[in-house]
Amino acid sequence: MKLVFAIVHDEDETEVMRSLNEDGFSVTKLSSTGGFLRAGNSTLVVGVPKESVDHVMDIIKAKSRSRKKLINSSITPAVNSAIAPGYPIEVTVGGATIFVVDVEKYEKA
Ligand code: 2BA
Repeated sequence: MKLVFAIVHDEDETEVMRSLNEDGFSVTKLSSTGGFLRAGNSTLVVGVPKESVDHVMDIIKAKSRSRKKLINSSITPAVNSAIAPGYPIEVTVGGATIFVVDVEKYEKA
């Protein structure tokens, strides 16, 4: 058993969840916030047999788009240290950021 954590853009979350559900996977959505942009995103948690991990990852990747965001460098201290405050910079957000971890024990009580 594996646990897939997928951080996806809020605008992709509905479609990713719908596709996972259609293929029979249960999903839990956690509302989350990116530490860099401080913008809302969604963390999807999917518990699956290890043989299904690639299938789940394929669905998530197929339904997640990458996007360009222009931000003001004064938003984050990390950027401020390198560039003068107020300078606009472009970052590419996503598609999805996916982590897969082992599950030691799984039961539904
Ligand atoms: P944020 O932390 O808000 O990051 C949004 C985007 O900003 C990132 O897109 C990346 O392109 C850029 N970025 C992040 N940190 C940066 C830095 N220190 N310097 C320059 N640019 C930086 P993604 O990489 O696609 O990440 C999208 C979201 O996924 C992140 O939102 C965060 O919520 C999550 N994430 C990404 N990598 C992660 C990791 N290793 N661990 C935990 N969460 C992660």
